[in-house]
Amino acid sequence: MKALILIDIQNDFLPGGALAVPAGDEIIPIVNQLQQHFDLVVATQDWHPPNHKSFASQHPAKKVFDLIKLQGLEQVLWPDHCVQGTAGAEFSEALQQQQVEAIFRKGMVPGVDSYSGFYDNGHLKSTGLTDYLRGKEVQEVYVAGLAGDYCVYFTAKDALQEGFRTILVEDACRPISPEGFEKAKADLIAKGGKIAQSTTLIS
Ligand code: VGL
Ligand code: ZN
Repeated sequence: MKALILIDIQNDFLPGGALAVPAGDEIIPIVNQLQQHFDLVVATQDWHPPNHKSFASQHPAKKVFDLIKLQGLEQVLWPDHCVQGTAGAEFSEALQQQQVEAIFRKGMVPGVDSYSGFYDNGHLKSTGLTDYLRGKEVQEVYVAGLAGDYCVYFTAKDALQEGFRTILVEDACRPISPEGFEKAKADLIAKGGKIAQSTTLIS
């Protein structure tokens, strides 16, 4: 069984959003079409409390995109984004959701960020996604969404570590930094992952 994991296709990561990923909206028609080729589709949702420590606003001496140490981990400071219950945290209304069977929320603990759909950045707490996928007899996961160099990359890396055959659908992702995305893809390949294009999956 193969599953499609849609990462953080939320208003704040789309043009006009608080942490807009360049051209992030371009992936929506692609993932909408892609979903039709999967028996199982799940989504992740970045879901932060207003005082989340990944927000630069929580560190008066710091600014957006500064790097700090948070509980021993490297942390980029982001603009406030995907705050629980706000419009920015909602999925894009252009995203088809009829096939999305389950939504895994992440980033609720104020002191630790959570890029991956499987674990927080400290690998302290699981979201339950591994057990969910194993319960559905999934062996192969396709990962798509935003941002390619952060939450998509971390999710794909954890998927490999959890033992899933893992394919990043490149044209169904957009990164914050193109250089970061190149490094991310190279690292996934080095770890046994694959990179694919949606066009080869929907033909
Ligand atoms: C993300 C930065 C902060 C992402 C989430 O979805 O890639 N990036 N929170
Ligand atoms: Zn976030």
